[in-house]
Amino acid sequence: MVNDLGAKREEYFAGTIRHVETTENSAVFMCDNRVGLKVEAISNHILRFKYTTDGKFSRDFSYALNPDRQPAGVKLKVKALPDHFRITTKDLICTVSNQGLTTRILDKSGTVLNEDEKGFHWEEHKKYGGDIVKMSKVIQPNEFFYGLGDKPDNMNLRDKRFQNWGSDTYGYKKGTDPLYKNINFFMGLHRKQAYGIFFDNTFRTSFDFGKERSTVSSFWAQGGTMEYYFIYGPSLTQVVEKYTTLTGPPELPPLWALGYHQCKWSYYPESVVKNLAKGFRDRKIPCDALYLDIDYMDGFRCFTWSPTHFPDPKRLVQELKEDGFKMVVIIDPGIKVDHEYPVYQEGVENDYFCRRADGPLYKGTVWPGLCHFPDFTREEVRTWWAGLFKGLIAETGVKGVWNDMNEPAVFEIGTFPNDVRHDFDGEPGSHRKAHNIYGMQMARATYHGVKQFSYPDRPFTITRSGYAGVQRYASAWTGDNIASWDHLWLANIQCQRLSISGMSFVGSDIGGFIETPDGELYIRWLQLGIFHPFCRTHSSGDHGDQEPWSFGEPYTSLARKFIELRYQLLPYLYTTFWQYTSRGTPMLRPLALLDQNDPECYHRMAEFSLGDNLVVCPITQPGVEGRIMYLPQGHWYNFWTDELALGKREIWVDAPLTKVPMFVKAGAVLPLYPVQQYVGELAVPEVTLHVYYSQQTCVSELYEDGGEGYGYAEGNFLNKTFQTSAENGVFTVAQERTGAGTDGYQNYNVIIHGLPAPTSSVLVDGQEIEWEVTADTNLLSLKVPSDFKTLQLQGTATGKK
Ligand code: MIG
Repeated sequence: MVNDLGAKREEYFAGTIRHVETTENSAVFMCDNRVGLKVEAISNHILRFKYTTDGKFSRDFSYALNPDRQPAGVKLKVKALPDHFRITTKDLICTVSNQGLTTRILDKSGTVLNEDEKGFHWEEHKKYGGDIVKMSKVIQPNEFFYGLGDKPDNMNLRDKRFQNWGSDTYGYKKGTDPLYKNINFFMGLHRKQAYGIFFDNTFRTSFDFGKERSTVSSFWAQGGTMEYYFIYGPSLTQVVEKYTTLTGPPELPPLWALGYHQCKWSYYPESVVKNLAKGFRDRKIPCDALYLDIDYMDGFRCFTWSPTHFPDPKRLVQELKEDGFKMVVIIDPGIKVDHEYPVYQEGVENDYFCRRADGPLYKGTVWPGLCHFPDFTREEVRTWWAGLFKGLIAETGVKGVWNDMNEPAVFEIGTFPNDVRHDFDGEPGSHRKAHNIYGMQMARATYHGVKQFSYPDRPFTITRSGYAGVQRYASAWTGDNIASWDHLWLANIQCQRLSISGMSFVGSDIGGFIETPDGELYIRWLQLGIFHPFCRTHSSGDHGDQEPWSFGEPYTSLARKFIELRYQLLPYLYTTFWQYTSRGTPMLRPLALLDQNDPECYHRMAEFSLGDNLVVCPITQPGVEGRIMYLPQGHWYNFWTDELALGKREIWVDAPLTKVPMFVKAGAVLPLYPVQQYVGELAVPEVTLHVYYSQQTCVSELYEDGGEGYGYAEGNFLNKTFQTSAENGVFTVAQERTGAGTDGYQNYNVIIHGLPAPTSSVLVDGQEIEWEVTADTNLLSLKVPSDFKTLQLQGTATGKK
């Protein structure tokens, strides 16, 4: 084989195990040729594999791992057998061969989950030194692969090859690789069992899922250590949860961050921003956040304001606040070389900027012209950077910060030259090693600054680049997409993929960044975007307007309708977000996560669920009145018509431009708010529980807290579960509540959908109460005290659903 440099490849392998050392939760195998493997049980389901080629293991250090995670205190047993060692945890078996250190991982019943092909091997990096570390695995029969962050490609990664090297990819296409984010995490699914692999290596990494050889998957990096985590499911959802917990879920965002956001490159001057705000309120189109792109600054100098365009930002922010708008501003990494500019001066005086290998400060051209770039891989620099947000956040009242260009992007040459130095928190290295975590470390510093100065409010941040674990610090968007139907399709895949890669708080530029959508494309995009945790229209601004009313009627009314639906869904979205922060559960779930026993779900990519109870399938073609989609197992109500559909089959769904295919799980309790123009417009929004009748028992959750601040940490939250069931002619909704918070409202409005027979009486905690049935819709509605324990409908639960 021939390598990148055109030279003959010399690959090296482990020799024969000569020495074994064990601790309570780890085992080290050292070979005669100084190649070693350390296997460590992180939990009963997670094993870490770390290799060395020279007898010494590199320091244990990771930007990805959640610093707050608790040691699981697991035990591992090691047994020597004739030609291999056998390691066991409570749930896993791992064998390590005496010859070549190849491993095999099995579940307790002996089913192979994952096995090495050549296993660990390496090549010397002739140009830069160090090792190109490699791992190869056997592809199991019918194996599907998922994950890897923002890849704009089919959901199943099988037969493809990808790399991670964060890149500014303006106008990318299906198949462009790499993009902005570096998430070295993927999952394999075979024999109905799933596992995940997280390759914790910050150098340029590559992943091959059977492209080079159809039965072999492999991953490798241009330097550093072969160090990866094997994560057992057995369900895909469990793998994602465990990976997300390992690398750390985010905190709950302020509720307003789940509202609708409006952005453009650029809204300025001040009068344009005020007019934009008025545009929303006049037309009664809900909106919570307005964004300022780079032109708000004075000559693109970060942490400054253009004195002509924004003479009094504090007043502007205050005026917008009175109207319910929160301001988010962009901050790039490049600091303009300008001796009169305080941020530049401080950076130079304190030596905060990155240097070239031979000493001089690195200079790269971005928007402000020549710039220096903070070395965010130093604690001291991150602390300084965080402090810079005092003015924007504490003094001016800005509520959120948007980090762009942090791949890092540099004009003409793409990114920093390889020789640029980074501290890497005490283990200095070149840009080859730090490139893929630069953006994440910037987002980290930004997050800490915004959090510090927002307190007691919650911070909001968004980033374009990131490494595994970046979700702890920021939400993210998918970068510079195009106003095309292909890109609407891509946005759907990318957001689902990010979500199952630990990053749920994601969205795309609704309508497309480059070029202009027509009204139809804009509405179809919005019909997807309102189901994405991050929901923002953004455009490059060098073409027509892209506000919800820019396309005239009927599009303005349709935009209003779907943004209103987003605001109604807020309690459901927030609960789904809480599931993500507390359990690591992805908010957007591809069908493979909904039914791992149904192979038809494995390759589906248009349909997805948001949370436990909604399945959505966007329309991604012009001029259509509906589409065919696959519904996963179970019974589902069409959200628009209440028609009941049976899953595990393809169905046709009517969806003229006034509708998006959207289904509610039978048995679900879907909490909705009334429409608000912004979060907090109504001091106490009433909750309407939409209950969807089912014969089967179903549990739904509703998590509530102040939506702002940290009261929840002191117990000021309510976590409610609603269990629906039908028995002996009685349909019951049972509520359980935990947490010391209060609802703020006295009653729920309850609307029951799909009742199969007329109700004779309704009991709340044993007492008969009044109710109503609307003749044409057959919806039963009533008000019940919000602390009810049981709601029983008698005479209704007869039909088979
Ligand atoms: O070189 O700040 O992806 O969202 O509007 C372009 C201007 C820089 C790229 C971002 C885009 C943003 C734009 N930025």
